[in-house]
Amino acid sequence: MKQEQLGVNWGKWGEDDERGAANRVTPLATKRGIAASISGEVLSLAVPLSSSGPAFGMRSKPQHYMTRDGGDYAAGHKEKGFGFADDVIMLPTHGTTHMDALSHIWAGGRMWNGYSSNTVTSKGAKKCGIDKMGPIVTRGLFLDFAGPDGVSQSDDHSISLDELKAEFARRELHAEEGDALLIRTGWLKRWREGEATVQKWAGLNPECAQWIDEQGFALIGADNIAVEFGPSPLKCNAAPMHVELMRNRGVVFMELLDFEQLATTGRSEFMFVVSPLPIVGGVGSPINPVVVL
Ligand code: UVW
Repeated sequence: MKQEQLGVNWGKWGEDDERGAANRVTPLATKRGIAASISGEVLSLAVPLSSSGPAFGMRSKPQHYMTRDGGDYAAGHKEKGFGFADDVIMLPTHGTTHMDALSHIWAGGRMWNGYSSNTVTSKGAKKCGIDKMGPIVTRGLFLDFAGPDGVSQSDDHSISLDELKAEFARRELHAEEGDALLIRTGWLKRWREGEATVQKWAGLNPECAQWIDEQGFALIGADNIAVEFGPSPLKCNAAPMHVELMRNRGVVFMELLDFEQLATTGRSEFMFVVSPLPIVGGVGSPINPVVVL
């Protein structure tokens, strides 16, 4: 393997690690997250799941159907002393608010920690499946680049490292090992308003990858479809930040988070709770990220 294909943090959490920077969320980081809650008010950052959509790009709408409902009872079905409803949902795991498993991305045939892309087969991911991630409670740091004075007022803008650092300084935020970084680009709002498309979206410039890892972040989440700016400014790589930050450094990505309510609170630090579904061998999972203000 060529030297440039080796990931920067490979081996850092063990030769057999499958959780990457999620390992930074130690009990200490979790206690710091719990301590960041002030009012106890709880917000969800999830886009609602509905068979009427939304659908983002190649990922279809959820299919939700009933396997037992009131109609069955009206038609004569009976249970002893009670009634119940049951349902089924089918959905693309990356088609709504979701977490990417570390098996989602590879380059040069290698994914996180050097595992071969051949370990992802039609049966799912043998290594770095989303079931390896587990629940996470930590501190969330929120940067709103789409606020009234923000730099991200259109999808032509890729947020530079200087702009990222300036926003930390302006809010007097200091990252600590195991924090989650949450970035509002305004893309989801503009998409809902019919202004944005999946052809172009505001996001972080890939030059931010190394610095984000050096700050000790475990996770990164954004209100766009890729965290990073798109389409990629590079001819040779369509998802350079996915490679630099997820594949090479093990930082966990969350996409399509809904920050609209959070943005109205003025809060930049809080307790952050997220858990993917334990889909064995899954390469991603829908999530319902929760903020405790
Ligand atoms: C890809 O970048 C391919 O997917 P996602 O946006 O889910 O990370």
